[in-house]
Amino acid sequence: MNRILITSALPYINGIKHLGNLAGSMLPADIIARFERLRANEVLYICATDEHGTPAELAAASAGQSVRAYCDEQFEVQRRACEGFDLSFDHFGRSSNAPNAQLTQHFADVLEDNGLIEERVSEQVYSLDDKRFLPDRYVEGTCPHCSYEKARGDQCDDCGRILDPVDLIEPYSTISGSKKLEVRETRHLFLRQSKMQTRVRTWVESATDWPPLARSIALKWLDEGLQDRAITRDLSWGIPVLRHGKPRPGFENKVFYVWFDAPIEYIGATQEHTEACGENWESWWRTDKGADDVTYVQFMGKDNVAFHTVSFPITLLGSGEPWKTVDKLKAFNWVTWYGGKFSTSQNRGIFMDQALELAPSDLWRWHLMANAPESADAAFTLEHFQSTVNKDLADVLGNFVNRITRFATSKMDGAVPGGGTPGALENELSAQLQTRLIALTGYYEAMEFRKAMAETRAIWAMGNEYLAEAAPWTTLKTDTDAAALSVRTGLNLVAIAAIIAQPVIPQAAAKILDALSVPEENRNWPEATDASLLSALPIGLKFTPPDVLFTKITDEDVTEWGEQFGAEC
Ligand code: B3M
Ligand code: ZN
Repeated sequence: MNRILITSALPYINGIKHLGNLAGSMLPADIIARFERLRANEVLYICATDEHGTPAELAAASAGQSVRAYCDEQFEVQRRACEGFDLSFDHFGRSSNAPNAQLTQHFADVLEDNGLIEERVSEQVYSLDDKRFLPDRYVEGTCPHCSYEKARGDQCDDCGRILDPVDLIEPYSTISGSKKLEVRETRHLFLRQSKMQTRVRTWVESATDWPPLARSIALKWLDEGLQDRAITRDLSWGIPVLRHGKPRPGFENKVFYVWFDAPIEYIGATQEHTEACGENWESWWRTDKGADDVTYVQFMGKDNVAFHTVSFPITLLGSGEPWKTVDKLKAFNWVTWYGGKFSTSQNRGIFMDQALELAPSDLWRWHLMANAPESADAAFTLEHFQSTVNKDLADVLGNFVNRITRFATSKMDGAVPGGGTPGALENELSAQLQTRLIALTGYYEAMEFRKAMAETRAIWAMGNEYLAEAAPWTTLKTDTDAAALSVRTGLNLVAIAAIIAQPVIPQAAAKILDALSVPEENRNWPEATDASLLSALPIGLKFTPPDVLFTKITDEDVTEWGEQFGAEC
């Protein structure tokens, strides 16, 4: 039994995630967690909401709520959406909970003890009316490059240029609208990443299990040279900046930068989880406490890779303590909405909560993973969604399961029939199945989702091909043993089709396995070498055909949803 720690990038608290966010982190992580559990490995799948930072403060302010109340509410919204998509977290935590604060303060202390954090004075915009320093996004004004009047302090949304708030023409505070701003000196803690350059490069170069996308992003950052960066901000919502448990003079109105504490929440959420169930969180995270035999796998979109391959490792390695670092990292490109951006404000695209009102989660799960944005961005279109699920799920899998279970119900008393001995056709089927199972398992191990889905579909398709050739409805008239053999083989293939479908379409898979009365202990991932693969169901086993497994998506659905969610033709 292997121990596998899985984390997916933590969704920001503000705003429900869209289908692309889901496809690039939480969903693939869930699929690997399910796959590994089916192989009887010990899995811990951790996720949480990422609650700190300016966006949360801004969103709460515009909702007229305290940040705490806003986060409490949004946490529930996100938790429910994740549940609706059958994301099988072992724990879904919150970065604003106590364990993360303690751990973050601990890391800051040891990093400073090790000479990797220092206080520096820098210049920042201060608002006289608001009586506070303004974080970059709290300052807006006219862009010096394109004259766009609502450019943000960190970036102009019109021309896309990166800005410094002091560059803005006629800047004003987004909190009060006040123009009484001045540049003042302020102190911040800086993480001296430059000192860790060699250490991190050695570590990245020793990581052999990272896919090319993750590796190349990490090396690009290292090639450019690591910059020291401020890890504190002038905000009130966040983790207080302490020094060895005591308030730090001059930092009373500052908190840690959200990207400093967010990855630490992977550990914080594990602590929350294991404390609740009396387990030992250190056995997952401390290599001196048992974590040396853990395989740690991370999932994220490509924009998060640098933070996970450089910044977070600097925190862990720089502490000088024996923390577990990532072993395998799977990064994704973007899912686009008809080639463009998803946007709540412009009503473009489908978001997680809306998706479930349109179609069951299995359909989305299948489509998003069969078209995972692995080697390039992948455009989501409703037409493509319709064709994938109608073909793969309804025509291939649904049709196969229906045909054979209904035939067996009407002609073979709704039980697995005995009689007949496997011949050339069955032997070939069995050999082909073995080859495909080996390939499928390999793709999952390599976390190649498109290939894993294609192989899954190919195994489902074998069912229809076998039935077409064996044609029990014809042989039944002349050779009942031959018909019984075909039906029995077909039903066993249905069980396998459902077993291998469990990671990706857990609801439909459970429906099929329940209908066939396959006991829980026989639903594990199949061994390709198992000679009884096609004869595992006991002869005489009673079953009922499952209800309709997949309802097809109609052209009318596509038109209606297209109007509702801003599809482009
Ligand atoms: N919340 C960014 C994102 O959702 C950020 C990830 C944190 S992972 C520690 O894209
Ligand atoms: Zn501009």
